[in-house]
Amino acid sequence: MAGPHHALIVIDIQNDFCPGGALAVAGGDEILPRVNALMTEAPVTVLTQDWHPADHASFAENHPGAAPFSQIAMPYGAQTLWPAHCVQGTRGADFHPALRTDADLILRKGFRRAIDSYSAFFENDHTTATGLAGYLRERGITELTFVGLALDFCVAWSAIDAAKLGFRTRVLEGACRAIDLNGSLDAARAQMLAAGVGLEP
Ligand code: VGL
Ligand code: ZN
Repeated sequence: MAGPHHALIVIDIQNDFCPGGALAVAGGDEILPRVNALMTEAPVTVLTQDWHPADHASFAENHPGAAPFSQIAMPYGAQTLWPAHCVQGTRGADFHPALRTDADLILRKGFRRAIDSYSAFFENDHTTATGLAGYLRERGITELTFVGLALDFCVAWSAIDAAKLGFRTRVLEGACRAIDLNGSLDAARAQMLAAGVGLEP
């Protein structure tokens, strides 16, 4: 996939998702050389940035007695509770210093206290739009390649939504790393394939 109708979407390559970060994904920084090279070739590039207020409802510390990586019921469904991460304006929320940031668009998500947003297209209620689909459509984009962190959460949810929205969608698994919480990686792969997402090395 290349050409003018193609965009590269780089998901959440931020300090908190890399080794040493608050929600570190194993090997998260290993993907940087390949991601940077892909950005050089892609005609349209988008970076997403997980961007939470300190009182965000997805943080375990904001639910007294709740353990990180446990689940709670939110009005929009089950929500995993995470260690506090990617708090707006902190170093953890910054992009990894080795990531190219000369993208066309930087899209922030997860900035509403009461709702998480794994997908770059819809918040976790699957209804509240981020505006990314409109941006891409207005630019004539029909094909998307996804890379970044984490494969089994924000990359997968974004790619599944993209396919459902009608974009021809692929994920380059070698340019992603996963959290793999309780089988989440196998489940995400199966859901991506069922949604018509192409999984490539
Ligand atoms: C992510 C958990 C919480 C991700 C973001 O980028 O995959 N995962 N927030
Ligand atoms: Zn988050």
